[in-house]
Amino acid sequence: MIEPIKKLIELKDKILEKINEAADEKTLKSVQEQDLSKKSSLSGMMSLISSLSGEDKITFGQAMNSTKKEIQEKFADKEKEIHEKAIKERLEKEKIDISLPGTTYKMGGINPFYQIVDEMIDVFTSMGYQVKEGPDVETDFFNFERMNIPANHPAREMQDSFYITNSTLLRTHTSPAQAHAMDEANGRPLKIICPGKCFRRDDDDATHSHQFGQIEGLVIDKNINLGNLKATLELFLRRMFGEKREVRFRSSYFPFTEPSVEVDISCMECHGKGCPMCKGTGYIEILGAGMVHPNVLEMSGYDPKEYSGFAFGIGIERVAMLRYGVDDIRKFYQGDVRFIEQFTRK
Ligand code: FA5
Repeated sequence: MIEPIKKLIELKDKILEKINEAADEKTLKSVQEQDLSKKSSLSGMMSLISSLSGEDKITFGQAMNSTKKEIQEKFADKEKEIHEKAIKERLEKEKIDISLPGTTYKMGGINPFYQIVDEMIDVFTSMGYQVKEGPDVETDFFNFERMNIPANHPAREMQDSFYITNSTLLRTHTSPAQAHAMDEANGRPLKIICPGKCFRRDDDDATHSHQFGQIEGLVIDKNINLGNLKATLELFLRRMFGEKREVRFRSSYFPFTEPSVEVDISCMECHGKGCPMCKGTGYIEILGAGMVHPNVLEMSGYDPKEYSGFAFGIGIERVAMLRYGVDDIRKFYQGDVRFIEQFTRK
């Protein structure tokens, strides 16, 4: 064997040993730089070829090529081995324990009060009503005078409120929103609902709260009659409570409507038998209504000989109570998450 080939084999064995011993990417890279690059000892061996002649030149050239190939293959195998080992180690280290509970997020929901408001608005807008809103803080003029309740009228006693000044108060009903809407309509026909909050100095009990919601309704046009009012309320009540619930119309009195009615629904606790919740009557009152009083029409710029109208004021929590079987109105205002969560839409 010629001398240069012996040297080549010695060098090859040394390089292969170094590759074999490399345990990480950094060491392997330094082997590559030292022994496999253009300036490496292996490439340097090529210069020996010039000292050879004829057959030896060819033999050495072939040996050089096969040596390079063998070293490169070994290097590639080692590189793959180190890379796979590194990935395996990383996977071991970063292992995720999927049996641990993850981060859970609490879902919010729409308060049952607003769920029922949305539903009621849907029913009325499907009948062609427009939604208007009035202010929570009202003047005495709009809350009472424009509703045909002058100073010292006994009906004021039934709706005592929280006064802010001598002439401004938290509205006792949504009816003053009627007057604002009529002023805006400027004598034109109207078909509106006004949802909102009301406040009264009522003693709180299972069906009364000092703060509660109402949806006011008002229709004004030529030839509007009590039959239209009854049909509208019956359709609304059927859509909200289904066909089976008992509905009762009673004649009543409101200074701003004539004639006036109140509407009751059979109690969700006793289904009409009488229980402490419905105070033994078997029914729960949910709304007041009637034909708009001629004085109210006149004060709002309508000629009562030409125009007539009906109006209604529905208690929002009462509807929610009868729909969801809630036995105490105060639950809507106590902020108890256990109560609210029962109405979260899944
Ligand atoms: C009124 O407030 C009239 N403005 C309704 C009206 C409008 C009549 C238009 C005619 C024309 P009343 O005081 O009855 O009426 O209240 C109407 C509804 O509001 C009641 O049927 C009840 O459902 C609800 N409501 C009244 N007071 C309370 C209260 N303290 N707590 C909870 N709901 C109440």
